[in-house]
Amino acid sequence: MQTYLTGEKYAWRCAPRHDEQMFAIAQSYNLSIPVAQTLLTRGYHSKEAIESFLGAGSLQDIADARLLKDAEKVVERIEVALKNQEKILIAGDYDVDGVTSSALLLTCLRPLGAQINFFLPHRQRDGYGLSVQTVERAAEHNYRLIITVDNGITAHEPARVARKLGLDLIITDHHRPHGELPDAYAIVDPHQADCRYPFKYFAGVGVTFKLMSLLYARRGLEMPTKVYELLLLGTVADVVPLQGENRFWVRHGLQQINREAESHALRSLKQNANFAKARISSLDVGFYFAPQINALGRLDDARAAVTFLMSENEARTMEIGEKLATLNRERKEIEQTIVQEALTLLTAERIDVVKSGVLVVAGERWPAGVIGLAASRLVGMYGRPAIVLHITKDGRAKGSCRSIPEINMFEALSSVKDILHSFGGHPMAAGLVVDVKNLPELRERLHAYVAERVAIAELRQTLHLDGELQLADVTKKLAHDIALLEPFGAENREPVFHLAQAVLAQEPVLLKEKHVKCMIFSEGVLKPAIFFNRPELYERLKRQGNESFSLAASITENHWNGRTNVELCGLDVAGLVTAP
Ligand SMILES: [Mn+2]
Repeated sequence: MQTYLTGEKYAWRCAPRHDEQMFAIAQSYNLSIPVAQTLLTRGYHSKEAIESFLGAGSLQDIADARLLKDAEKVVERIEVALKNQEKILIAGDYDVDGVTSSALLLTCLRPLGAQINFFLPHRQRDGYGLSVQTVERAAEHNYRLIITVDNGITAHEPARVARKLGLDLIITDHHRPHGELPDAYAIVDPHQADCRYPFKYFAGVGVTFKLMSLLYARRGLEMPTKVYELLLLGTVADVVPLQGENRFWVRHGLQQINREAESHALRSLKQNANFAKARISSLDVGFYFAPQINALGRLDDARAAVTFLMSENEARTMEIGEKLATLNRERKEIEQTIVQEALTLLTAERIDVVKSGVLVVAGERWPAGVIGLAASRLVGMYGRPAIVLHITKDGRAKGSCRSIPEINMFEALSSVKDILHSFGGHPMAAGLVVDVKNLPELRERLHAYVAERVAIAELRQTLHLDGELQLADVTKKLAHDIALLEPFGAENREPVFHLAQAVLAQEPVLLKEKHVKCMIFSEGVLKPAIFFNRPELYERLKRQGNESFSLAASITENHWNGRTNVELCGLDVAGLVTAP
């Protein structure tokens, strides 16, 4: 049975315990009990599932690229283009996935002598995806082959035009097709109904990588090592599930960047983030680097983004890196402003946030590049789906949606498609275009959609606890076993444990006005715990005295003064004494 607890910030969902299986797994694989429970909680029950997960360094998750529908046809067409020196155009996208995919194709095809160039649309001027205009201009400039990366699965009109102009269009994408497919020369997208590739959750850069790996394998060549760095950055930044084959390549990429001399791009990203750890983890990539690389999409010159990632010229890479640092700082400020203005708007419209199934807000001055991040912030604050829209001059609103696991945003938008101009995306993140006059109806119908599926009164941010913890478990062995579950990120979170019956051994300390440091005592063991960015807990915990409470925490290794200590990183507390 799952149990539920009400934490100070989150609704806790504590995993059930299956002692017999848990002990058997702990014993067979020599794992700490909390890690054995985590495996069970996450659905790894069978011997095969557990071994495949723990052995993510093995090749068994990697499927043959030829299983991707049209992959061989594409590789053969590229070989012809190489042989005949035909001009190839990469049609990418301005986000990290699109930029890393473009850089990956260039990195692989240039050394083989390709006559290749790339085009990235400008977020404001051109909008998302391959356009008819790009196809026409490519034809004017004598290109013979266009390869889309991270987009194209809905490019019906551009495909028609390409065919008319005698250009071969190859579409590579990882977004879900809507109904009919474009009439292109070839389409590689694992979400096609008749694609036999077993793993469906690649980022666009993953699809591009598989194609290039097939081309290189057929030539008997090793791929340039740079591709693993690009694959890592694109996969983590696009927030695709870090499961199956993605997990394998992310791990591989991390090993490589931690082992080899860093690229100019990585050095610049590290400098900007004041990153000083000896080893980069996938969480670090997501937390410190991805937001900076995302700022690439806001550079005036999108080509600079590709130059930065390819990092062939040190001075140029560092120069672009400095711009990224500034853009990232500005982005944080804009995001903050949008969230504040959004809340003011909701109040002005007399919308009760906690009774809304979905938050829908539109503004005229909110830049398209930041609304997705603002939507994520709103989801984080209120635990329900959010749509933030940017109103354009023609009376339309372009929006970004972010969702919660219980609500599939792609399906929710499909249910209201009669009032949308266009929409697309994934269950947790999607985009849409709608007439401003339809916004009230959109809000009403999506609210009804959510209300049918979840109890709105109970919507809060949820914290999933993987297992129970005793303080005596908090050892180097536990930290080591948790590392076996890495890399952490989307769909493979860092484990969070439930420590019941914790008592404070001394008064908490407030650090830098925002972090709270405690000494926790339980069953004869004493351990430090730190809560980052939770200053409100300080007064609450001070009042706790000798009363016991529950702690939700992850495990961290603290390197200090040449010693390594395994400590608790507190995420939330439950069962505090109520204020007098
Ligand atoms: Mn993508």
